[in-house]
Amino acid sequence: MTSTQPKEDEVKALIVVDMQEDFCPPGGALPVPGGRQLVDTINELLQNDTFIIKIASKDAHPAQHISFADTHAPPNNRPYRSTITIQNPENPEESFQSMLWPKHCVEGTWGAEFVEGLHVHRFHHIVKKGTDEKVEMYSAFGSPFRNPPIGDTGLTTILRNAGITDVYVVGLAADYCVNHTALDAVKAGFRTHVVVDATEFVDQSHMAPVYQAWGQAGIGFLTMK
Ligand code: VGL
Ligand code: ZN
Repeated sequence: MTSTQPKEDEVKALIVVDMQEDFCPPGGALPVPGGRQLVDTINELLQNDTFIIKIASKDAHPAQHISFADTHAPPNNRPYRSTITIQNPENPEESFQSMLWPKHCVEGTWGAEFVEGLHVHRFHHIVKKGTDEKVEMYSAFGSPFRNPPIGDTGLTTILRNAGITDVYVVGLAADYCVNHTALDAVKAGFRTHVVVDATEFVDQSHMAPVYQAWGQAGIGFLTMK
């Protein structure tokens, strides 16, 4: 992995996004194809001590979360199909369309656990997101860059306090939580990289537009091979 050799001025953090049972087939409620196969690759990264801090995010929803299809009435509640309008509770004029999902990562359930075999003892910090019933939160940073900011998970502070210059983002899913986390890392002022063979997409058709958005944001791509 030559491209992750530290440059002289580089202080590196690894952010492992949502490596949880519900995102991993077989068995997960919101399976991301290939998700479980990332465990070995991510464990290898977790052994790499050029990352001075290693952070996991966890999707941690209440049982009636706004993103769950069965929280809403039919017919417009089809998982992976229907979208809902979510308002920013702190700014009612701001709203956006958000996808409905099968119920997943409910706090306290098996599906919210880290995926089996992941070397969780390597994590220095674990940040939870999506804990507010009314707020969808794809980014491990929360949504601190919205105006007004909502749901800061404290990740920016953790990284700044550690003197981090460069963040490396891996995990699930590339088109949702990895994507938003990487874009927010750029906004927070970190040089940002995605290890593309340590992430997987929910929907393969998102790969080209997401890669393009990453390129435009100045996000670096690297592979383990
Ligand atoms: C995620 C959909 C819903 C993710 C979380 O971790 O990418 N995707 N909740
Ligand atoms: Zn979720």
